[in-house]
Amino acid sequence: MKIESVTAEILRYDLDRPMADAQIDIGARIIVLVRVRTSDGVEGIGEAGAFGGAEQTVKTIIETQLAPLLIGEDPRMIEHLWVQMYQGTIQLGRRGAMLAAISGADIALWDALGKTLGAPLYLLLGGNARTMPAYASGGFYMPDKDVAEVGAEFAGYRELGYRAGKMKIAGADFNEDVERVRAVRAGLGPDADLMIDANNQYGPREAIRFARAVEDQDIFWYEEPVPTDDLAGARFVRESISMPVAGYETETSRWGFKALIEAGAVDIVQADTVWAGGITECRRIAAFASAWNLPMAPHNFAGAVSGFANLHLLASLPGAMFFEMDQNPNPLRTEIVTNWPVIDAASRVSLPEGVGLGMEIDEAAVARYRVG
Ligand code: SMN
Ligand code: MG
Repeated sequence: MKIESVTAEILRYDLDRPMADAQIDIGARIIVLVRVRTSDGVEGIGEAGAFGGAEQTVKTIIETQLAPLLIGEDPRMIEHLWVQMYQGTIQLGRRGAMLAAISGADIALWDALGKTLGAPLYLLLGGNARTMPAYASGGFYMPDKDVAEVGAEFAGYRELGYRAGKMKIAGADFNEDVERVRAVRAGLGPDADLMIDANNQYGPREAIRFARAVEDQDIFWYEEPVPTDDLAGARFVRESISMPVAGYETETSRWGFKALIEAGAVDIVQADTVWAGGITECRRIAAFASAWNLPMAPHNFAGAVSGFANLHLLASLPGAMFFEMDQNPNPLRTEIVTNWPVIDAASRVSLPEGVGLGMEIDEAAVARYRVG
């Protein structure tokens, strides 16, 4: 069995109502879909992280750097191929778009393996659970969106059955952000898990000041309070406040998360399979985190493929904590597959039982949003 082709395509959906977190404006949903085709007629589908305008770079890396390394190889030799991709491009970079590209190819290889062996991926990885608790991810900043609207937004998630929700902070005036947290707590209800996400915006003292201003709102986790590379600051924040710290989605590879965890920066680990190195690398990150007794709650905010990849990974981990369910409009998640998970009465989602990632791809929808 050989890999015959590796291709990448850019899908884009322009938002009617642009949104923002503390760091970036988001006017469109963009993903890079990766397809690995084998000599046995199997097509594995992956997704590479394309945040921050990286989509064309990621596509180019996949087609010009990774495809030549993979074509002709046995697609089942996934660990071997991960080393070939990482070491074969190490001069180009060991983070960012390079790891995102490797992530997309790796996910496609795992999907292909499941299809070849006729098993759902979470069972191939060694199943631990067949359902996963989910949280509603929203509370972004939008034009004309006031405190009342963000509170009502989360009351709506509770109505849908969610008992956990994550919101954005650090993108407005300090006091307005405190009011937003209080409004979301009121909307979610006193018994729900409430997470706040600062997207690396604060310095350590400001991060501590905000935590203390909202600690009466029973915060479940405080996400990325300071810049990802400020390990000393992250440790200082974590040791100065009472609520758990989660992160860092913006970190990559086992070596990046090793440094983060050994620095004492986090209580909850959020490596994303489309960014940090794929399923292969995120398994290693999860294993390292488990040695420190830290749970996994992968960042998950891109397309359908990344969601399925993060969900299958979580279902193989005894240390799995939460599956992130982005509530913002994104047909690259809800339309390009016909079986996107829906939460049940217990606010959990079930693993797809189809082979590989178990996705039912709507190729007409893929074609509708393809731009490159
Ligand atoms: C996020 C995800 C994707 C774009 C912007 C912000 C966020 C999250 O940090 O945790 O989902
Ligand atoms: Mg985040």
